[in-house]
Amino acid sequence: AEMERTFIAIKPDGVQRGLISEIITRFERKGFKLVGLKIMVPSKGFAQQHYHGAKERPFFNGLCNFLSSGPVVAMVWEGEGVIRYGRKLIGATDPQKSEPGTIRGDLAVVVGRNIIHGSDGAETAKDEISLWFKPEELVSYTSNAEKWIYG
Ligand code: YYY
Ligand code: MG
Repeated sequence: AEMERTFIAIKPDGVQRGLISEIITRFERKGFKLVGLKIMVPSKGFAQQHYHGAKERPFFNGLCNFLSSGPVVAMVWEGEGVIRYGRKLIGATDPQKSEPGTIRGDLAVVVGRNIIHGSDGAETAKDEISLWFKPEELVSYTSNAEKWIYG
């Protein structure tokens, strides 16, 4: 299998709404593997670093205030195609446009409170993982289920 890793975060709205286990379950039951996990309140500066690609956007300041407003669950998930397919599980940025069955489609209503973040490509996944996690905070292991997931 062509293993890759992506950065997934449950934003403060998802944590406050009690959706941590619901979101983890969706990635876990798909067959992806959790290799990094922590909860933290990011500082405003940290949020600005995370969203640096959006710094010219009108919503940038509100977005960074929001991300740093409470606990965030930061995760790294591993699996074949997890970057692209993770985005599919998450759904469109605007929950009004997310399909039912996706995390945002099922669990969120407005774009400013869309409960979850996922890396949008290989380069951003690499950058975001190294921003949020030290290498020693990530684990490599073989799941007993892998031979049944990948054949
Ligand atoms: O990757 P994704 O989270 O789906 O969307 P981005 O275009 O990277 O924007 C990041 C973040 O910004 C989005 O999850 C909500 C917020 N946002 C917003 O508040 N208003 C918009 N019109 C677009 C994005
Ligand atoms: Mg994005």
